[in-house]
Amino acid sequence: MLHRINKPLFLIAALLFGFKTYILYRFVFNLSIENPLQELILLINPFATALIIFTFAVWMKPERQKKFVKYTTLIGTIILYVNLAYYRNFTDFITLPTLLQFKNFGDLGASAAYLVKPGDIFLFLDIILVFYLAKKNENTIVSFKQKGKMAISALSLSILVANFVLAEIERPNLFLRSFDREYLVKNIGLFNYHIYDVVIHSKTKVQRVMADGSEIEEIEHYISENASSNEKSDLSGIAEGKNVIFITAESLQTFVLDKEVNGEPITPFLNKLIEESYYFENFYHQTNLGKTSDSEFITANSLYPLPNASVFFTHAQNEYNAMPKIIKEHGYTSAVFHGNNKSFWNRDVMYDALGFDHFFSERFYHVSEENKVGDWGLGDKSFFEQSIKYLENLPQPFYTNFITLTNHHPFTMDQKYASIDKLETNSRTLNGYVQTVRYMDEAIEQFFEQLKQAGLYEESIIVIAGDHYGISDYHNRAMGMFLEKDITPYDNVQLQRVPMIIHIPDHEETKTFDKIAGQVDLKPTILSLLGIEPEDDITFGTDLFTNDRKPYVAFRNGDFVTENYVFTNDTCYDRLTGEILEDTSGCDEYKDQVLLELEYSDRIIYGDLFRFYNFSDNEETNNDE
Ligand code: GP9
Ligand code: MN
Repeated sequence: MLHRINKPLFLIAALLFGFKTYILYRFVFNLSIENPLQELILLINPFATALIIFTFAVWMKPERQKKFVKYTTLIGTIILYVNLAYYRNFTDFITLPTLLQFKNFGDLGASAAYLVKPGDIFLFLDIILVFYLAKKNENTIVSFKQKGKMAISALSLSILVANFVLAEIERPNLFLRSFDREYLVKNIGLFNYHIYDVVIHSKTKVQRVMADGSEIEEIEHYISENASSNEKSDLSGIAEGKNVIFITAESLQTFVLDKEVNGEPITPFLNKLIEESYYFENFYHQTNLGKTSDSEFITANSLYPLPNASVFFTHAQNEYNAMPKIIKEHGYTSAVFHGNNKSFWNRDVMYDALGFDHFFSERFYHVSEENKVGDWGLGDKSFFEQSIKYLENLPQPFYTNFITLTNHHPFTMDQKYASIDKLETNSRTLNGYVQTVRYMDEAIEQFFEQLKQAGLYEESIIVIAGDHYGISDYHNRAMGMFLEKDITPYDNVQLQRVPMIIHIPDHEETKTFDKIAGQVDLKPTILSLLGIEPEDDITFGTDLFTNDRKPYVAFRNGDFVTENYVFTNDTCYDRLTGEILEDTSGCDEYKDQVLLELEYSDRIIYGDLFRFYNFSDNEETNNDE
């Protein structure tokens, strides 16, 4: 019967390969499908990819064509299978660097029996058919005229392009942000993901190879002249030996803090907490495409994020002198808690590079219909509640980062969880934002209670910081309605302020600072509170409790703010009044320096320069001088 088949071999092979890949994506890999568009993309993609690859066959002579189809099927299947085995072990997809680190595959070998399942045999059935047809059935070998070849190739390509367009609609900036391997595989398929991954990592490798240790001296010199403090703050060491509980408040912006909706405060708990804490009201986020992950990166390293990629994704193989690593040398254990997929933002890989000891990701939490809130899964209230048992079991002192999730775009949630009204502007996003912010405020309040009950509160300092904006300038009109003013480029910069609260239980003094500050300042500030002040650290921020500080906060696009000015859109504004200034000298003074500083930070990352630098005297740091 098989010899009667007269359909083109390349097409049969492509369809079979597409089909088995689809079955694998849909039923074997545990990819979460959230909407019909994702479902559609997942269906189109395996066929689109298989078609484009197998279509190359039409350009080949019969013998080559047979070989090409046979070996493409075989190699494609092997790639699928290796990924499957890896996925069964790590619930993640292979990346080039992990492939090159053979230790991962050692782990695989150890559990081979568990990784291979009887049903896997189905993955290989099409190979038998394709090999048989190639050998025995000449009817399946095609030979088209030039036009036919072109038409078939164009058709295959357009299906793939359609796939990518749909993917871009589903996840804008998917390629630029590359935020999650699972999303990439879901949207562009495993094979295109591998190509993408190889391109990114090769680029990174080349830049790394080109770098040598000489550049770091220049940067070190720049930092000691411009970005380090010669002053010791009065609060240095005030929290020595205490736990640090850092809360990354998703999408929380400062503008909501003192606002009300129909007479109800949006953040009653945070407002009260600010009265009992140190609070920085002019604290700016400095993130870029990497969003939350950029905020984590800046916080841990006091370096800038990258201009056109998420550094968590592109440079997770670098050496860093991150806060978790430094404090480990001072007896600290570190952990991150986050109720989302561990590979999101490549966290599972990057956290190792930053020196975190533990990562409690989604799989450590019980996520059910009851505790899901909004679009992102586990609600913050349940997240904190379920985290306490892990926190209680961490050796103290610990440094922890709790990354909240509910207050995330699109800021929707079931109204049964809402405690205040929505806004009534022309933006649904902004309208819902106040409700999800309130939910987070309540979740943090409950967490404080839980910390007290667990006996951890007194022994800890709690730092709360917004990670980045939640409402983009796309919503300026609605924002203008809410804030009752026209939103100018100056306001857009001012809207990049996120709350930053340092709460030290039992510490009498409280204060709201109006000086400018940014995420790069977090690392030196927190370390100083703990009494850990490494002399040889390379950071672009300074301890916020000193006055000998760099006079500006730089943004990734070269904009910046100083105490007196806001520089954006090539315009110099008065920071306090928002007036456009004729005399731009106050801004001109720093323009070049800001760009230079950003470039230095990039050079550290692109060249992996810290591998040439010896941070070893952390241990010897003496705080008694
Ligand atoms: C995802 C969460 C949100 O795990 O941290 O990421 P974001 O989109 O804000 O970068
Ligand atoms: Mn975020």
